[in-house]
Amino acid sequence: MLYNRKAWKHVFKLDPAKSLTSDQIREVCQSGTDAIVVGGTDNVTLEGVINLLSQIRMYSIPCVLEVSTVDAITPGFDFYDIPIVLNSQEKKWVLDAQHQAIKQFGPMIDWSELTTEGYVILNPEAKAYQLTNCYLPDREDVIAYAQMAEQMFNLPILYLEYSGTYGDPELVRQVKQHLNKTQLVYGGGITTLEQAKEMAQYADTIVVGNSLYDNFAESIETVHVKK
Ligand code: 1GP
Repeated sequence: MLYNRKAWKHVFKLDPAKSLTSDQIREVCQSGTDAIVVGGTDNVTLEGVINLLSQIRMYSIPCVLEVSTVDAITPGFDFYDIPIVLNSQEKKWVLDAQHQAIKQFGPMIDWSELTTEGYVILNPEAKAYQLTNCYLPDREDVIAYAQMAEQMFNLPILYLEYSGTYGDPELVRQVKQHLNKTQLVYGGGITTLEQAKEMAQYADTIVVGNSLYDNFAESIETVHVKK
């Protein structure tokens, strides 16, 4: 199926290691959000991913697997997003993990389903920040990553990741000024519609994750950012 991902304003990210009831998953899928991303850092298993995919597939909504481990990849998603952690201090998370995965699975990959995301992880408390041994970039660093993503690497997505904490809208605004083709995705700490609106002024797409598990009703309201 063809989807215009650039038009996605709001997406929910579901963690295969956490649980929602089937009624809640129905509500998420029918909320009016543009897509569901399945992704997480800890305890992502093939069983968890398949279980979530089968529930999401009951509804007509685009579904993306954000790949964090090759052990939990399964067919059936519309897209497979491959993070490249630009501010990791280890080449493993920029190039080597992806290289190994392609070496192993290359012949099976439908390249039209694959999307590369340049990640800049900005919350030192985030699991992904620690796992990938990031450093905390300053404003100029982040802007330079945005320019590299668009001008050097032609990455379709730049993802400002504050997972677990609400980020700096002024930085998001400044980064957006340096991007024309590359889609700016913001994720992290959005718990209210007001926060969703603030970040959506600048980011092309906002991602809402954790708050679904903490305050479901308020989290669902964030979808009204699309109006
Ligand atoms: C996580 O960017 C997403 O990868 C969303 O962040 O879970 O903090 O909403 P939260």
